This record gives sequence, structure tokens and C-alpha cells, in this order.
Amino acid sequence: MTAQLSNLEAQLEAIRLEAQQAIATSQTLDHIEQLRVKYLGKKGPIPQVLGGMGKLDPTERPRIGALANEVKEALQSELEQRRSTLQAAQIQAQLEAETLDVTMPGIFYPQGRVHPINSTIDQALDIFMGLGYTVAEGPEMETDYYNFEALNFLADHPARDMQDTLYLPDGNLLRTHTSSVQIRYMENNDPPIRVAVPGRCYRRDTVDATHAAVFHQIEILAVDEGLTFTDLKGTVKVFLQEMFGDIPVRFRPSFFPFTEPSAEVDVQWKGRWLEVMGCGMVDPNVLKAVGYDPEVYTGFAAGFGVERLALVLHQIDDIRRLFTSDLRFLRQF
Ligand code: 2NM
Repeated sequence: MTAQLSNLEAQLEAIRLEAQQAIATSQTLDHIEQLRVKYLGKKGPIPQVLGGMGKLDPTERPRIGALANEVKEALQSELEQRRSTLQAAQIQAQLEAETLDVTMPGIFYPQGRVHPINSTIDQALDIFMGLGYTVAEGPEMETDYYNFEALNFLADHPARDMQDTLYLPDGNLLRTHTSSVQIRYMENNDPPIRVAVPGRCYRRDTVDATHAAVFHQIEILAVDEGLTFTDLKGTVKVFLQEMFGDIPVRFRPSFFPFTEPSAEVDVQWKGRWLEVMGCGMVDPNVLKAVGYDPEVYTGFAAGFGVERLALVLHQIDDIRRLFTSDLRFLRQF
């Protein structure tokens, strides 16, 4: 064997040894690829060694060529093995990291829901919007004029008394009904109008099972040429039928300062007559107060307490349950 030959063989074996060690300790797929390029690429060490074969005896060249091929194939297979080992480890690590333990307790998100007062308001307003009514709102602090004067309350009407109404130090008051908003609405809109007003109202009442000092009302008002009591009755009946289903409804004569004639409306519900609304034809004095001509226009209005309606609808025995935020109670709705 010539010195040249053993020198080239030694070089190939050294390349093999170095590459094997690098492959065996390689930790990433990227690095494996770098090693493949480094040892088996076109500019790698093996072609370089083969370039030195020119100095060899032609009969010895096949041995070097065969050895070079052997080293190349050995490195190829070791790269491939290492690559698949690393790949398997990577997949295994990913599987472990992404394991879903379906036996773990879930995260509890407390679920909110609409309060029965608000769902009753929503339900009622939906019905009136379906009948062509616009929803309007207004201030909870009012002047005597909008809450009483414009609504045809006489100067000595008992509702105006300190015993019944919550007055503020500046002489204003907390509205006792949402009718004040309808006065404001009529001042700003010409007939024909159809408006539904939901809102919080205040009365100086002693709180008990059927009274709250703060409660909610919805009032509707329609003003047009030629509106009559039959339009009022039809509207109220449609509303109550949408709320309660097909149940008996009756109208009883009543009195309100702002309507003439006036009526209370009862529904027969679970075998008993229950009062649920008040209504009437808008008093001409109210129309005059907002600048409508009562010789041309007539109007009807109706109003109800939202809490009272919710109590009847859901068979709740005490209005205070609606205000105490007891989740055991509220979750039933
Ligand atoms: C009710 C009963 C009867 C009513 C009257 C008016 C207004 F502004 F047009 F005069 N608004 N709401 C009315 C009439 C309200 O609630 C029990």
C-alpha cells in the first residue's frame, strides 16, 4: 500500500469519525440539516479527498472510491436515523405539552341574566313597538309643572302633598309617574304621536309586600285626529293578550286627573280578577297645556307598574323580592 493511499484512507476515516460524533450529539433538526450540508454537500470534505486521487496509481483508485462511497452512505444513514429520533422526540414532547386532561375540573363562569323587571319592560316595549310606538325616556328629577301642573292636577291635589311625593331641597321633585316625559314629548313633537315611556318612579310610600318607594312604570300615549275609547280598549286588549295569553279582560270606571273618562283594567288570572293597568282619554286640559288643539285632536293613554305586572306574571308574592338581589330567587327567571 502506498503512503498516498493510506493517507487518503485516513482522511476519509477521520471525516467519518468527526461526522459521526457531530451527528450523535446533534440536538435539533436544524442542526442535522446543517451537518448534512457540511459533510455530504457538494463543497464537503469527501469530494475534496476524491480530488486527491489523481496522484494515485490507477489500480488503487477503486478502493478509495469504494471507501468514499461507504463513508458517504454510512453518514447518510446515520443522519437519517438521528433525524427520525429527534423528530419522534419532538412529537412526543409536543404531545405531552398539549395533553388535555378531561378529568380536570372546569372553570366556572357565573352567568348573568336579565332581571325580571327588565325582561318585563323589554317584553312590554316589544309589544308596543310592534303597534308602532316610539320609545322615549326623560329625567327622573322633575319640576312641579311637568309632574303635576301640565297633567291637570289641581293645586290642592293630595298627590302634591309632602306626604306622598319626594321633594328635593331646591323645590324640584322625584317624578311620581312617567307622564311627565309624555308632556315633554308632546311639547317637542306634533301629532300624530304614539309613544311608550319606561322609567323609574318615586313615591313616598311605606314599603310592604305590594309597595316600593322606587318602582318602574311604562306609560303609553297616542294622540291623533279621531282617536276614541274603542282605540284605547283595542290597544290595551292586544297588549294584555300578548303579555298574558288569551285571558278575560275588563274595564272599570275610575278617575285620573289627566284622563276623562278613565278606567282601571283587570285581567282574570289563575281564577281571580287582578288590577293591572290604568287608562283613559287624555283630558283636553293636558292637550291644551302642550299646545295641541283639543278640538282637532284626541288622545288616549295607559300606564302600569312594571313590578306589579311581573308579580302577577310570575306569581311572586312580595315586591321586595325584586329588589333584594337574592340570586336563589333571581335564578328562577
Ligand atoms: C295612567 C293611567 C291613565 C297617562 C296620561 C298621560 C298623559 F301624559 F297623556 F296625560 N300619560 N299617561 C295615564 C293615563 C297613565 O297610568 C296608570
